Amino acid sequence: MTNVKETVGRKAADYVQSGMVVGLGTGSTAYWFVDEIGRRIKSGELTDIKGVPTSKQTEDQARKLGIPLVTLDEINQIDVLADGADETTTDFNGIKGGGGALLHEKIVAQNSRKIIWIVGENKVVDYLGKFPLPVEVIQFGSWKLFKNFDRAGMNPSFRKSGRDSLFITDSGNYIIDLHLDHIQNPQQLAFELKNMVGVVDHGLFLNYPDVILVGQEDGEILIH
Ligand code: ABF
Repeated sequence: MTNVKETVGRKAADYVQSGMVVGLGTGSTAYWFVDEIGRRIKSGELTDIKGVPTSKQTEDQARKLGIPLVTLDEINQIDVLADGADETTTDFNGIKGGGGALLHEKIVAQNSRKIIWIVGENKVVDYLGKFPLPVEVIQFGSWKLFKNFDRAGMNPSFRKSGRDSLFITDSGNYIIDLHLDHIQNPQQLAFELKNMVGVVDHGLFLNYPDVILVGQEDGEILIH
């Protein structure tokens, strides 16, 4: 039984050449991409790599692997970013943020020349929304936002960490997940969310990736 996440994660490293600035994604599939970059640096296949992590979790993994890291502000642009997704359509729209890193992921993505999403086939959907849409909100006034979402019928829930406490993002914000089931007009929803005071950003990544690598159970990898 192949580990689909590992196969597709390691495959994404083929897009990385020596001398590149590499965006290091977050999540259980991106974990294998980061591991492969570390392995190829250790083996000498890759040299002069600078990594930009999309979360503290990935930063910790990269440091343990000895991947040289830089901050976004130290470089002009990222050459290649590989990251996971919670849902993706084959017309290059997706939902991210199930791991709570959507804001840094989106900032890194917006500064990347080439974006590769690495997913298992279970993530490929016909329409977005089955996966709850993460919305990152500042803590001040978040309960009011929650009630507005609730009144609008968006089935909100605060992201928890553990039994009682609320999840806090790397930027110190909360996440409200919207259980929408079927997002009819993702562009419109993205526009509306971004215009709500207190909303920092959301997990709709529309027309982001340049390449989607879909790992199959038979070990094959589909490229979109
Ligand atoms: C990350 O990938 C997050 O945005 C998303 O939650 C996560 C999900 O992917 P995986 O199944 O690989 O953990 O980028």
